[in-house]
Amino acid sequence: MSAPLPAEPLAVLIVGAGFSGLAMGIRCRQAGIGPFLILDKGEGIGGTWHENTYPGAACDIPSHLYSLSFAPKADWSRLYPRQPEIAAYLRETAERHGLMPHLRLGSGLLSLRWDEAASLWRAETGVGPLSARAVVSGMGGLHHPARPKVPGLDDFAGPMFHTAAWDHGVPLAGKRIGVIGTGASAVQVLPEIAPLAERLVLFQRTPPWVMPRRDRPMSEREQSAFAKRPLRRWLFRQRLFWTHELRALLGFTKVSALTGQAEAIARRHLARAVKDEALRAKLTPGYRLGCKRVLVSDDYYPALQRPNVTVETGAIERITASGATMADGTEHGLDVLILATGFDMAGSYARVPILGRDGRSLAETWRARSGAFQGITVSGFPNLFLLMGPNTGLGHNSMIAMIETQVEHALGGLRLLSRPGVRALDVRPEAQVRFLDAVEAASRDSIWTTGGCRSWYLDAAGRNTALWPGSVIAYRRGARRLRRRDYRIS
Ligand code: N01
Repeated sequence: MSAPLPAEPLAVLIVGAGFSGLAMGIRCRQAGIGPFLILDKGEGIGGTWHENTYPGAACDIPSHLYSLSFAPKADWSRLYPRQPEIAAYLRETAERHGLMPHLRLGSGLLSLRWDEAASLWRAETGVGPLSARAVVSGMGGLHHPARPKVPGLDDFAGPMFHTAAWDHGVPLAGKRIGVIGTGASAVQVLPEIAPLAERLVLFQRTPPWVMPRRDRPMSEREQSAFAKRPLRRWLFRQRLFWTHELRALLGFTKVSALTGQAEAIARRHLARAVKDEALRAKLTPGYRLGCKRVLVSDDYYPALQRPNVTVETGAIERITASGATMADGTEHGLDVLILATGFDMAGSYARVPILGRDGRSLAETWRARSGAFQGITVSGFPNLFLLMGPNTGLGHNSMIAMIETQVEHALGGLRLLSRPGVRALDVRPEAQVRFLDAVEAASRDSIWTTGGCRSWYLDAAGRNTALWPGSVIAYRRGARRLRRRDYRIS
């Protein structure tokens, strides 16, 4: 049985028990801020890493960089962490840092409303109504599975599931499996399930750019050296960080000589792995590298060459009870259909009503112009801090660095709110507009808009609403410390 709910109003209600929510909780405990609760709609700790359990699920950022700087782990077993190890790390971190009594799992946020008279957020949640002085949202953007817009999808008679909601009860051995999608999830899952299948058809709409992964186990010597010598571990993390950050410093956001060099590496990777010219042509992207998320894999191309695997590049005309019919009349008989079709980017913020000052909703505010000051705060929504908010995603480095920066910004706000007489922090509209204009200017002519592709990085109007168009260092410099001058304090 979970502990009784703490006294209200909470100092802060944290939504999401993934990397960001847990990081916020740990920093609140360290700073003595409370009482606080962490809610998550999922039944386990880990957010995206609890939900995505598809075979082969892993991170394409090295382990020592993809972990919290204030909760390090010396004994990562591989250079790139796999989902079970990341999920275990997050569970252990929550326990070690005393977060268990603060967690309420299986209890999502249902709605939020700012009560001006009381200067409190009123929340409807899975554990009932709650009031809080501040809310920190660690809801993330990549967790509402997107269904492909393919006619007849519901007619399919066999098991059909999304990579982010893997059905481990469905046996795949000896089955005819269809996989729709060629993003990061597909590239990871395909090599794992292809050897089990009688036949596997990959429905590819757009071939991805794939770079070598070069994953390897971390040796026992490395693990024990990292355990005994924290400085050595820190230096390793720094080296990884700067290797990734170099891309930003070299101007990765624009098509440049760097783009051509990276494409040459990816083309060599493809040519080395795929000798068949016709297949190689199918797998060669027709847009510039970096326009969509660049994938890293050493086993994707080999898996596509298995005799039981077909890469289907035609358009799916319709899904039927027994398979897929292509526009050219080809029929693919299928027993199981796997949707590796990504996420609905409107995500949580479109689903959870959030009403700020004057009853204005966040969704409505964002219809006029989406975005947040430093990706964290939105004018008219006092004492609300977003982690992994708009324009803070990264294609070149570890998200954890961005999350930690946002957590420190929010912590600055929570500290201010704990001072006598301070009730509300509302970002000044002019600070928000200045920030959004700068992001828009930096995204203009970026590779995401000029690279010849369409990805989830852009909104329906073709504007970059997902990514931070600069270096992590620049973001950290601007956003880490909450500056009073950017906020109306009442
Ligand atoms: O999803 P995606 P994902 N017919 O949106 C295709 C993170 N992540 O789950 O390219 C046919 O990238 C669609 O085709 P197209 C990471 O940030 C990280 O793979 O639009 N195909 C595309 O190929 C990543 O960016 C890791 O033409 C259809 C695919 O579905 C994000 O999650 C691991 C279709 C969707 O690709 C999402 O990745 C996994 C249709 N009707 C995920 N509709 C790490 O390693 C869609 N598609 C950290």
